Amino acid sequence: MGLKHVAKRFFEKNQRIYRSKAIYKLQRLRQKGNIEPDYDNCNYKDILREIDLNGCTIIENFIPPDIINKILVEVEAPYLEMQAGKKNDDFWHSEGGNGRIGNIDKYSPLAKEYLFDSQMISNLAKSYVSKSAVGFRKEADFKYSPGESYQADIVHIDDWRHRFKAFVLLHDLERVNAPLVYYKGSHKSAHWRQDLEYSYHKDGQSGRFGHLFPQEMRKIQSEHHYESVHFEGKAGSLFLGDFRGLHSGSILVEGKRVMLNYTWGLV
Ligand SMILES: O=C(O)CCC(=O)C(=O)O
Ligand SMILES: [Fe+2]
Repeated sequence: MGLKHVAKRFFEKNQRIYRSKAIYKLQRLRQKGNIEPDYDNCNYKDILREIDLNGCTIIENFIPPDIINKILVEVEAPYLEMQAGKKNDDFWHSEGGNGRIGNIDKYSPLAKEYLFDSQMISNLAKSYVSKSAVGFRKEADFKYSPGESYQADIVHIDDWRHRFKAFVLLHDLERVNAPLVYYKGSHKSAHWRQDLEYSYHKDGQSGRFGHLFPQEMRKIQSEHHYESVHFEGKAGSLFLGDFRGLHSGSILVEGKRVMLNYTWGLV
């Protein structure tokens, strides 16, 4: 049994120790990625610069329309099967009209080829986070139920760790189709993060887990005036971002929202 495994077992049994500030600080050291993006090893410097500056960027036509239509079919198939009652171990989460399937690259060879095996995504993620970063979550996110809301529709940060994410729209999407909303510039260090980040570690998923009350967000905005960006547009568009930044989902008004969601970080 490796040291990492022993430590994990110990902390599972001794949650009070794990939740302490000392362990939090140790975790932060262990998770320390690039302080500055690694421009020297990046083949897409302009894109990297924009992510560094704004926390996000949108690139249109990342995947061509004929391929995207095929990916949508490949990706919707396991979801529809599951809805028809088939058991699926890769189904992660369903809440308030939002569904997620993990390991989606298994079901969609084309999503694997065009997104999950993309050299460009890997180069950008490693240049932004760390050369040791890995793409560890490969999922598809589905919203089919207008009017329903779920946890991620509340403004939040995903983590205090460097989290680089790539999303791809699998169909044309407008404001009514529940676009992801990102607050530009909110990925940078700021006073409001300190308590929020520590509570993420201390209270875990049963706590606030990176989420903000509306009045907290109003106060932050009165100081920082972060501009919101909605990820909408044509099928095949790519959103890249630092998900330590503030963002939220939005409520589906009509139609559906299906997108690929790829998370990179140090694990
Ligand atoms: O469903 C959404 O648009 C938001 C998703 C989100 O917050 C995330 O993937 O980190
Ligand atoms: Fe999120």
